[in-house]
Amino acid sequence: MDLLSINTIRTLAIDGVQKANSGHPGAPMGLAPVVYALWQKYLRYDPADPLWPNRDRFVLSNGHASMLLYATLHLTGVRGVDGDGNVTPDKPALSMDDLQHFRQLDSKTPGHPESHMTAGVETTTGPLGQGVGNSVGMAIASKWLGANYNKPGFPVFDFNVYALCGDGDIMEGVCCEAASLAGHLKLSNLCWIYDHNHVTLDGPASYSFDEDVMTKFVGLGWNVTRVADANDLEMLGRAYETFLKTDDRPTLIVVDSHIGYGSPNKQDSSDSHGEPLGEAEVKLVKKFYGWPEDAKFLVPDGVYDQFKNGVGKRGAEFHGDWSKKFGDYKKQFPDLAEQLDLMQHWKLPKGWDKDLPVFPADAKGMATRDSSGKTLNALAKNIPWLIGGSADLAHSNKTNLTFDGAGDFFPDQYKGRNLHFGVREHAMGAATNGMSVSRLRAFSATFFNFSDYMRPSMRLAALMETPSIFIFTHDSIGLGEDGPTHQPIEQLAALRAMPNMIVLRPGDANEVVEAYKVIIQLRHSPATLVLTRQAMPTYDRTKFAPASGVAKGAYVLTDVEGGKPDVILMGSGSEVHLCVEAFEKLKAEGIKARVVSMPSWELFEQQDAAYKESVFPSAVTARVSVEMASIFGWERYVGPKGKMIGMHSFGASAPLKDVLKKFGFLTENVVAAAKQALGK
Ligand SMILES: Cc1ncc(C[n+]2csc(CCOP(=O)(O)OP(=O)(O)O)c2C)c(N)n1
Ligand SMILES: [Mg+2]
Repeated sequence: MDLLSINTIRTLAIDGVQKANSGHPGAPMGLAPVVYALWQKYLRYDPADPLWPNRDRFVLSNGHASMLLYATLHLTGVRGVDGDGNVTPDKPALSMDDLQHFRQLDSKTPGHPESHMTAGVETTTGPLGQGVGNSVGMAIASKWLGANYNKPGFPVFDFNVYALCGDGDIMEGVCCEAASLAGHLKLSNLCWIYDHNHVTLDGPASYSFDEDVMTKFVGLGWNVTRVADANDLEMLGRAYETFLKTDDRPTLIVVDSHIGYGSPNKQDSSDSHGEPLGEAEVKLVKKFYGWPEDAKFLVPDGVYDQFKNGVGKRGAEFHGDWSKKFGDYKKQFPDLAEQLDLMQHWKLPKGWDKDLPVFPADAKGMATRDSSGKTLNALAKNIPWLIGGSADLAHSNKTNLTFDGAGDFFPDQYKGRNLHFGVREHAMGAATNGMSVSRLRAFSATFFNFSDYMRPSMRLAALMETPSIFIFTHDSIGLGEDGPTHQPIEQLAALRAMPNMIVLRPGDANEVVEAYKVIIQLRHSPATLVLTRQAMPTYDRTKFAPASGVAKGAYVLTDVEGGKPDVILMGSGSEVHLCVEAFEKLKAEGIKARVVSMPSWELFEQQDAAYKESVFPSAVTARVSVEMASIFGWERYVGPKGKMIGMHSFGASAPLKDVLKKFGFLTENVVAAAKQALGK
């Protein structure tokens, strides 16, 4: 029955790929026993509730093997989840029909697993290395939740995280960063299973890869074990048990497998990696499996029951025991239970916005990184599950949580709120997403220029609709002396081009507070917060419009009396202040201007046409944008008659004043551009 079930997974994957005429059959054929052995006997997972908070997580980091996951979700009978996040007991996550629509438009079985599309898919994978990176964040979440919410006799959180990965994952840099972080943190609840099959996309893995993976992982602080034959269920079981017994380190299980197992002409060859086997070969494979050669999408009698009586029964028992205990926990610790309930639904605790700072008007002002640090601390005090850290720049990013009891998250000290990612930006991004899909409000931080090191993970956060918070400081050439290697130019434009990423570059301390209010209430979008190193004035909000305008993305900060300007000056962040100074000068010369503070294009684009028109009246075509970044994109707001003051090259290493002068970020230039736009 074991073999029959394994071969059902294999043939469903083969048939799905064949029918779609697209996909990756080889890895599922090789790995079906590995997944079967894990799910049937070890994974604590209740198919009736794919949202059970203490379920073990299974991550398919080699996302190209998606049919392996889809077939498994189908055969184990995992239930669906509706748009409101509720489990649908009468609807499966994936029906047979879904399997038959693999890779088709709007199907729940896209080419690579997408967690927002398919219940039971824990995280979106496909870009190699990201899944294993996410798994580290999930393991961190499990440890943190356990340390903060477990009580004697109530192990509410102790879930394990399993990630299946291939040669491609192991080769990726992000994987090494993530493994290094996991080893350092001694995440004993983390198990990676490495599909050691000697084949990658282009051919034999030996073309490009011959490192000693086992020794590498030992060096990274992992427990390493090996299974010499992916078809050996007993040895696989022993390896999983070794993982479960290891309580001081993460575990890597190296499994020697055969890609395209059972295919007479394609086994052990990259020919089985990324294209359908072909009808003729499919028949030969099925013959090898002892399968009816012409059967398609066959689930033989007894196979559904096999899963039901295996993972299904075990999972239901674990879940049942947990729920019973959680019932008592709720009575004894109602406050903690309520927090967990809020957390699971992406909700915020009552009073989440109490004691947020209000910054008094101040001409000298402060850097937005400083107002950010104060705001983040106030929020984190109110929201116990807001946690995060920096890639070794916490002092510069001002992201340390310094209030009483915040603490550090260190190896074997998993209660703390301050994570130390080390200089591992890419793994930080991936781990932040892993924490985020585990329902923590997770933030990361580094210099804005190094968002490039995190972009693949940020993109996945946006794609999978998870509200990770990416904090960046040192946001422009305004950082000064560190020079062009550290001065971002095109990063703002690049992130603004990313769908579903909310980018915010607030223009003074109180805009920072409002930006955080927006960010913390996001449930399906990640946010990028872009902050300065250098000080900027804090506006007197009795004279200027309230900072709450941030929520609309752009708002009229100050205007000519009567509200009928001849020219509009717009900018974000530290350049809003240049617009304000220019406004005053123009006013003195009798020129009617308006200043629009524009911290977020994405939020502005969400507003209705009437609001947009009220900020940028179409009749006013004289417009000037000012931003210390690539001008790319500002055309949209300044229009064909407008002027853009921005960056057209890399920056320079010099004191701030000299940099501003060299690149023309001076009030007089804004005034001159306004006059030019007006044809004066
Ligand atoms: C970041 C990234 N680079 C490249 C690819 C394209 N790609 C998909 S699978 C693959 C080869 C992976 O080899 P391996 O992990 O050994 O998978 P196997 O062929 O053994 O299934 C490549 C290059 C990708 N998905 N992600
Ligand atoms: Mg491989």
